[in-house]
Amino acid sequence: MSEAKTTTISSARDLESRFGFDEGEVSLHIDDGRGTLPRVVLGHDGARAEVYLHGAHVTAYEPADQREVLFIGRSARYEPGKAIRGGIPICFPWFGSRAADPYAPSHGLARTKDWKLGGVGRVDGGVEAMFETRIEKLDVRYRVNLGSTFRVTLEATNIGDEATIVETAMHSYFAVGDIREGVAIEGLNGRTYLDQLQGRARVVEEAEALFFEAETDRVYLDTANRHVIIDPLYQRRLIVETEGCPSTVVWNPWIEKTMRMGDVEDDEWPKFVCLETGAIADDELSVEPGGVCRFSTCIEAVDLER
Ligand code: TA6
Repeated sequence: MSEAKTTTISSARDLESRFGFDEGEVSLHIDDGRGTLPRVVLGHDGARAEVYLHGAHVTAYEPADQREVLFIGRSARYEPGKAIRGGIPICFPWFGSRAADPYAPSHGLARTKDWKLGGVGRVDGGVEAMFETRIEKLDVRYRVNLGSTFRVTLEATNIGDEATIVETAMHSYFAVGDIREGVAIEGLNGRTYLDQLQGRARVVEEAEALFFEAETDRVYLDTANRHVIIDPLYQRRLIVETEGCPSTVVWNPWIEKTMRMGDVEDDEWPKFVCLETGAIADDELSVEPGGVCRFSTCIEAVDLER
């Protein structure tokens, strides 16, 4: 007798019955989010986060004592085949265009796939949802953990019989008051970056802190594992700590590029800065058969010292 073919896209109600739980201060529920796409909503001691199964895409992280940390565009699209604009899109297993295939989608396949919810639980003092999928010859797991901080971890195993090259970036859109008003990124001075606006010319960052006065699109290489976004208007620092992420991308489209983007409104570009963490270009990884690569990013929002 042939096995009934299990659908890979379970309904929110089915997932809620299998995985949902509520222990008061700690909870995990699955509902129909925007575009009636299944969405996992995590709660922990007053903090809240959202992840869509579409792309295993984090669309919200709101700490208990801070405003929303992530930016989502008002015109973001929640539909199959489209990447949601904002939150934390997963760029994997390549970043930007694919050298071997000019027709390949920008930033890889992960962010437009329907992932499975593989498990949930209490992990490291937080509440965690684990998502999983297969991409080419890679078994991929993505863990989203909401606790006193917010951590996302991507892990991929090469199940093929040849080594495979992997690039990745957790393409985080951080919400800021106004990128023109003193927003600065610390932790990149002395590093070499590829200037994506100048044909990936190599430049050494000489500024102690990076401020923004125009479109900025840079891939910093061999970076440290801690970066800080200073936001004077929102009176906070966003601390980003990583494991296994030697590359850091800094991006804001500014005025002209925003006008060419169909899912970012003309007035939205001052409200976010992308600080993306992963392994890109010179930092790409070769994963041997049976090998595992792992990339982790932890986000914390704290008040600026008065
Ligand atoms: O963030 C770096 C970048 O590669 C930029 O060049 C810009 O293209 C951005 O990603 C957004 O890409 P997307 O494919 O999501 O529109």
